Amino acid sequence: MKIFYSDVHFQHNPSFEIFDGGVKVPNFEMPERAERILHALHQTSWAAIHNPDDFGLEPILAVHDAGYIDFLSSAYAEWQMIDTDTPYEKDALLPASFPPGKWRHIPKTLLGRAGYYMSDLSAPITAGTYPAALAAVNCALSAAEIVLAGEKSSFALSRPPGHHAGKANCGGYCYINNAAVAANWCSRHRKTALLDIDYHCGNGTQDIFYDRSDVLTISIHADPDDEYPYFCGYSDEMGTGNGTGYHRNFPLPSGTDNKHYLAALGQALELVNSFDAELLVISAGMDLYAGDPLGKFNVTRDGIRQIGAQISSLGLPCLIVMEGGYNNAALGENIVTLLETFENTPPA
Ligand code: OKP
Ligand code: ZN
Repeated sequence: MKIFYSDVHFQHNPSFEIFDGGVKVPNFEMPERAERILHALHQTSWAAIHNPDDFGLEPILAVHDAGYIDFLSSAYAEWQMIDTDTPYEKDALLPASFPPGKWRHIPKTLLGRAGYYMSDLSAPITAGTYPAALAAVNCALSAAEIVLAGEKSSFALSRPPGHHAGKANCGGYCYINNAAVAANWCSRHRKTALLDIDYHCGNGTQDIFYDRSDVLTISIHADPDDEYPYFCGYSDEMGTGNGTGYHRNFPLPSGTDNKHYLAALGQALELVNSFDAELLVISAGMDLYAGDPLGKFNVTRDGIRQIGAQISSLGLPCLIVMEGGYNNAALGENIVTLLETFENTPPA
């Protein structure tokens, strides 16, 4: 299987994030995550690691707001230019004021714009954030290109992740929605569905495709009633306008085990089948694993294998895009276990 990876991800290494309750902690989304995965892939006989191509801004601007991408590209440099006696965290830009939703004027000041374009305190913008986010989306697009060209499957080892990035916001460790950009790219040539198996609801992906019927989006995740991202991911959210019926959420309770997870996945895959998808993009977060520090499911490694087997049995060309997963010690093996089920499926 061809894997797309860029070491530019190392440039994105925020030293902290703010948890709920105002707790400042080291950032869970760290370079070691990708290192662990790369190392595990190197131990296999089948993984071929490639550098991504550069696709430029067009595919990104096809799903993201131009003002938001402009902000992302210049925010860190602007942050450095601010001259103040206040003891700001200059290594990372984080605001503390956010629009309440109804009133959304885009202010002139940098901290005002940061609040406008950020949905929480877990996506600080550092010196290397924008280049790393571009490299991550180029990995997803490169993987998309070879699946469009006929490969049965491909894996984008994208970092930072993407599924919480909406049309005009970063948040939850995500800046550019790698899987959504790739799915939109694929949808120009094939009928495309996107399935998000990260433990957290893919609220950015939901935002991007919510009014579209040409791309089916499905997310299986922890019930947002008691888990991040809280405000989105409920089962009655099924799309709007033209897109009505083309988004589905499967919120699951804390403690969800293999059996219950696989039952939800079965329903999700039936929807993919009825949609007559020709290509499937998977937002592959490994924080559904029982031992994840940010997750509360009881899905085992064998559960991950069964999830992969059930998805790959559809026989669809699959683009697998890395999202979350924070148990670093288990992360490499978990991804290898998932990808092996695609590697071992005989051609349809
Ligand atoms: C990103 B991805 C925990 C707060 C966690 C951010 C979580 C982002 C998850 N109390 N805040 O979906 O893996
Ligand atoms: Zn997650």
